[in-house]
Amino acid sequence: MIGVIPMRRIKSVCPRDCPDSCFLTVTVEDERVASVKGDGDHPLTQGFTCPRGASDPERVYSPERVLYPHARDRDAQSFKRVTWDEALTLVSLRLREVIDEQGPGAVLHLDYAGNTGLLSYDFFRRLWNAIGATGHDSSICSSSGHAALALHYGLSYGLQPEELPGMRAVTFWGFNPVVSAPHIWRLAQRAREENGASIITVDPRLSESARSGGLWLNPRPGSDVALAYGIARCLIEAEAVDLAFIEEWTQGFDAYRDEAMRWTPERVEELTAVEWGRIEALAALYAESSPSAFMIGLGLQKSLYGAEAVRAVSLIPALLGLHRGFYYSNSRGRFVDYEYVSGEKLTGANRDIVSQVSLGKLLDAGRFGFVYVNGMNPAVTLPEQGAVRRGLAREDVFVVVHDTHWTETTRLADVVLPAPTYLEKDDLVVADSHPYVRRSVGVVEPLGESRDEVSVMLDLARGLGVEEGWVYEDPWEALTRAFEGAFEDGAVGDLAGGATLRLRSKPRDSYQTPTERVEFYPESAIKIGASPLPVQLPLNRSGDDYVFLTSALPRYTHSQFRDVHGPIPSTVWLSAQDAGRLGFGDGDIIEIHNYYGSLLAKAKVTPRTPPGVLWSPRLFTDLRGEPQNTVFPPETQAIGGGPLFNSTLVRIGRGYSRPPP
Ligand SMILES: Nc1nc2c(c(=O)[nH]1)N[C@H]1C(S)=C(S)[C@@H](COP(=O)(O)OP(=O)(O)OC[C@H]3O[C@@H](n4cnc5c(=O)[nH]c(N)nc54)[C@H](O)[C@@H]3O)O[C@H]1N2
Ligand SMILES: Nc1nc2c(c(=O)[nH]1)N[C@H]1C(S)=C(S)[C@@H](COP(=O)(O)OP(=O)(O)OC[C@H]3O[C@@H](n4cnc5c(=O)[nH]c(N)nc54)[C@H](O)[C@@H]3O)O[C@H]1N2
Ligand code: SF4
Ligand SMILES: [Mo]
Repeated sequence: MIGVIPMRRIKSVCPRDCPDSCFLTVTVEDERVASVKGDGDHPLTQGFTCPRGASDPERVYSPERVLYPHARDRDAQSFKRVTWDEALTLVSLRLREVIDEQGPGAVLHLDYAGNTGLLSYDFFRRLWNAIGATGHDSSICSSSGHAALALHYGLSYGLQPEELPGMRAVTFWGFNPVVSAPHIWRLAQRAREENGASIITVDPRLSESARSGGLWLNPRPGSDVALAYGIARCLIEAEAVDLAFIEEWTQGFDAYRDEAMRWTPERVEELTAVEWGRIEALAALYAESSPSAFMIGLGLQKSLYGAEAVRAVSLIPALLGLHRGFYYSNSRGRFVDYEYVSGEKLTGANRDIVSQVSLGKLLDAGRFGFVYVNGMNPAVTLPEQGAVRRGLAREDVFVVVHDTHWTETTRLADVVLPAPTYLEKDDLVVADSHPYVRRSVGVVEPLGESRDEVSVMLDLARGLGVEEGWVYEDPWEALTRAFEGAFEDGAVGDLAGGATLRLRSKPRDSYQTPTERVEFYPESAIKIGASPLPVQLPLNRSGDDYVFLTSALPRYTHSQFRDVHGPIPSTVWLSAQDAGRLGFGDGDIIEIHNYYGSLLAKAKVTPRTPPGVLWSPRLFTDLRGEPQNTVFPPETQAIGGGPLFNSTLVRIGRGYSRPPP
């Protein structure tokens, strides 16, 4: 048919590890993805994507795509293309061998949220749950914040982003939504435009969000508990605390109030370096701006001080009489049976669960004979890269990686399996933030010989002779079961025709704590070795130490999109005071180092970081080819087991060779 261009527009959903989970319209021309646009009628997507969504056509057709199965030729140190049959036979044989000789605990399944779809991620876990492989605690990102909120609120869910335009004040605390959640940021802007709301950013550095207007408070990194108690003290002194709410809905306020009153202006100023007058002004603003929203960032909780900071910040809205007046993630506020989808509740196997954050040590020590990785690039994103990479490169560990693209991790694999991107397979995505669900639709055929997670799992299960019938359950039937009662207005079956459904959310005034109230003083904290009241841990920085902060750039998702946008710039921001003292100028190459390793990067002298603090784009490769995470430690937080990225200390210059104190 001359003159007719086969062009289609198909509705899909972005499954990236991102709170916004955009609803997308994808244009397909000549069976190729031509453009990806945000839907206008979705309350959060609001008609736009971030730069990553917009770049998806380039990412799909990138020269870095893995299109065929490959196996490493250990002698030649190179990969050769193999057939799926050959690849899966190799994988099944090695898997069987390791299980028989070392037990299923010697098999590690390592995954993360490259694709958060319930089929690509959760359902794929059924195989590993069935065979009793070692799993991990998914602690790399948000677990400490969830555990912190659990102490005071039970589950960690909070307000719906859709409520933001109705707010009188919106505070982003350790949260940089201009980059990390642009649609949530847009809703906060609407609160400002339509409702005269104040926007407040609490961040040690002048982040993109702090720079975009509103009020910016810049406490020292890790001093947020002191700041939160300072605000509480001001509210208490001004009699702006909602005592009726506290009486009816909370527990333990007296002990909390006593602690807040011990935070004198001098103590708070000394720790936070924020003038007391500014804290008083902020408290006054909160007192007169109702309702208000406290948006707790994941960046806030990725530090030694992180869980305590989340606890302290989350209690401010309770003082103001707001039911769960915070947002962290709403993933725990639904009625979806994830453990059914993943098979966690179906398996009889007793699985070992290890720390994801400190995995390097275990890999390096040869704890596993077989490692299967999907949806993650651990050879870049985990801390203690030295150990992670040595561990994956060991001769006695067989590594299989299922990914859409070649990565640092695929290069350490024995077998690499090609995965279709989200635009090449159907799935279901549940957002961390908004409650809307529709099918994430594959708009083109899988590229090359790429095969989706479910089909790979089924072949592996058959190859291994897995007998558990539930592993072979039809995936959409499994989802139908897992979502029984989860929607306000339908069931999974209704999604087939492209419908959008709304998830039921747990009520905002329901608290799953032992007293069924907001607990200012949770006794349950004692059981996990924590204090019932949020604690300001001492800031342990000495004169020569710098706190090394890292966070995302708009065009990259962690290690992804370097194939489209080039390398993540290896720059380090530092203040003019520090640069002057050390004799560095803008553009000089500096070395930052600690006990774990060192990095070479280009200095950017800027007023946007305070003295004593460095900031870099997350996950750059340094000027010598070292991964940034070489310098981040494998230690974990006491509450929730989260990472210590944003409290890591480094020094500048050479000659540091002993462990940090
Ligand atoms: N473009 C883009 N967006 C993303 C991602 C991505 O890779 N790229 N990743 C997604 C994922 S998985 C996540 S977890 C989120 C994270 O996104 P956010 O929740 O926004 O967290 P971060 O960007 O890690 O950090 C936010 C801010 O916290 C500040 N901060 C660091 N330490 C402290 C502290 O001690 N106190 C205070 N008050 N602030 C501090 C940092 O300076 C930073 O500006 O982003 C998601 N969105
Ligand atoms: N320095 C520093 N490091 C950090 C952090 C920090 O703040 N600072 N933050 C941490 C945080 S919050 C997070 S969430 C982690 C993220 O860590 P990772 O999850 O490892 O991050 P990505 O680099 O996005 O890796 C996802 C991988 O999944 C692949 N993928 C995408 N779609 C699919 C698919 O459909 N199927 C399959 N099989 N694979 C797919 C991508 O190609 C990519 O290789 O990084 C952590 N690392
Ligand atoms: S990465 Fe986030 S903001 Fe970007 S398109 Fe996907 S869901 Fe939307
Ligand atoms: Mo994350």
